[in-house]
Amino acid sequence: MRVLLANPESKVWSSRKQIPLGLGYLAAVLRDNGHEVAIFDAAVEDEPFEHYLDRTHFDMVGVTATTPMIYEAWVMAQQAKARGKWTILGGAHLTIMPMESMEHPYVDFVAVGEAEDTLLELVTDLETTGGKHLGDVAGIVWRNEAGKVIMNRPRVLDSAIDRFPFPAHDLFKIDQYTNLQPLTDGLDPNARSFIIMTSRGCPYKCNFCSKPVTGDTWRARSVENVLAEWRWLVRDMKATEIGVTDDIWNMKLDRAKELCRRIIEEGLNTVPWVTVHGMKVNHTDLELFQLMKAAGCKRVGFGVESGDEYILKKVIRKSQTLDMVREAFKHAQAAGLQTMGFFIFGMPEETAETMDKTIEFALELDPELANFMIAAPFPGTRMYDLLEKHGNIFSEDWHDFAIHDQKARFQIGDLDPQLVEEKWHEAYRRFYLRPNRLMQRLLSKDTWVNAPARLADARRMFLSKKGNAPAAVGKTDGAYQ
Ligand code: B12
Repeated sequence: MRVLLANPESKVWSSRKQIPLGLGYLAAVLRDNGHEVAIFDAAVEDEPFEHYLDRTHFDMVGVTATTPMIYEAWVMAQQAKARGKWTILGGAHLTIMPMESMEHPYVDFVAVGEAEDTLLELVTDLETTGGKHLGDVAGIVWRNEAGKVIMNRPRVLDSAIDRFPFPAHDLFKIDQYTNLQPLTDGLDPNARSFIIMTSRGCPYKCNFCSKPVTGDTWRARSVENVLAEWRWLVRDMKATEIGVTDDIWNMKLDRAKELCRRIIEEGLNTVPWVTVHGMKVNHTDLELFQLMKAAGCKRVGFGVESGDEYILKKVIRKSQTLDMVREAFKHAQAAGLQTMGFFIFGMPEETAETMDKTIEFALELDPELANFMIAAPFPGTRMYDLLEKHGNIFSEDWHDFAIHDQKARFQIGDLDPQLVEEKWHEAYRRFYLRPNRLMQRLLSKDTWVNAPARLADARRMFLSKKGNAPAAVGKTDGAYQ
């Protein structure tokens, strides 16, 4: 079968284009099983999706979506259906709310959860039997001849993830991503950046996070399997920057150290890498950071979230203490790594005092980069469920759930939304407008290297505000990634 896998372009933000890795995995599985497959990432294509559909001949179109992207995904499915294609949606939002999309007649299927096996089984059944065994494909929601929507049994998460092929990195128009800051908070906006996922899932239960696809069980690829992909990216795909994008790549400290040692032994440590998402401080020590540095890592990110022990422990349930965070930063900085902190304002039960503590803590830790966000209640999270019952979520527009602007999104108890926004502004002001920071920025090469991209961002933001250009991104789409 000829399958097109598509990623929508965000209307709320998107100057940072990042490879939709999930589509890479699906494409590799389909290709390895003899199907024709292509990837259309609207965020980097320079032709409208409809034009592309009209000049190509796919049988099926699959679209991916996180919550803020779902409307754009529906539009793409509608355009595909209007041209007689099979349509299937998948990704985080669909896994959390599959039935919402099945209300639309132009959506034939929804894949719930990890879908490497699901999509292959579906395509195989449609191709070989015309869909006689759709009821047997775990992990899909479909509509029978009578028009009844049926949710099949869930796809069980497989721990042997070494069996999945490497994502079809070669199907991504990698040069289109360059100078578009391909790695969120990457090192060089002009890098040939690739992302790699060395494990899936996370056992921690932070109130703002849902892990709808990868789940609560940590499943690791073997060090040799990860190394083989890393070698491919460095040697064949000519990566000049790599982003490790696991939920929690260092869950097993020894494995993380072993991976670094192998990267060093193989001489792959010439390509700089970063941890795109927050490393968990609970599984770190000085030796790990020293090995990461020697393995080419330049920057590590930490999900700090709050500077208040009560908010951290009782509200977010982050299972880390402020002292554990202090130790991780001290060790990372001692190892010569740049650091980045993700901080959240406006959690339930927050006050001026608790948010002041978060600002003070950010100033104390003093990372190179601090990402301050305003809490966003994504569906499928404990925070969303709490607010649904006892709070007031301001918007039902999924676009408003994107973390890119300084707007409070809910009210609960004594939490003052306006105060949250004020503290968010204050955090940026007090952190980045410190004289030594301003001097650092003025003198740093990054500032001048990134200036063109940032000016382009600012110009797009300005034009988009005037409603005649694609939206641009602020500095804030960090923590919930
Ligand atoms: C890398 C990452 C990013 C990257 C890249 C996003 C991207 N487009 O890939 C960046 C940094 C840009 C990012 C940004 C955001 N992210 Co993010 N991100 C992740 C992260 C850590 C890994 C995603 C990934 O690569 N997974 C690996 C692959 C294997 O899984 P997958 O992509 O889900 O794909 C599998 C299935 O979902 C399914 N599938 C996916 N698409 C499709 C399509 C079809 C047709 C089919 C059949 C199946 C299918 O099959 C795939 C293979 O198994 C996840 C956490 C996680 N562990 O999943 C959060 C996560 C997806 N992000 C999240 C969020 C909220 C965001 C932001 C909205 C934050 C913000 N700024 O507002 C933005 C949205 C940007 C966007 N373009 O969608 C949430 C999504 C929750 C939700 N309700 O949607 C997650 C789950 C984090 C969390 N723990 O809550 N993110």
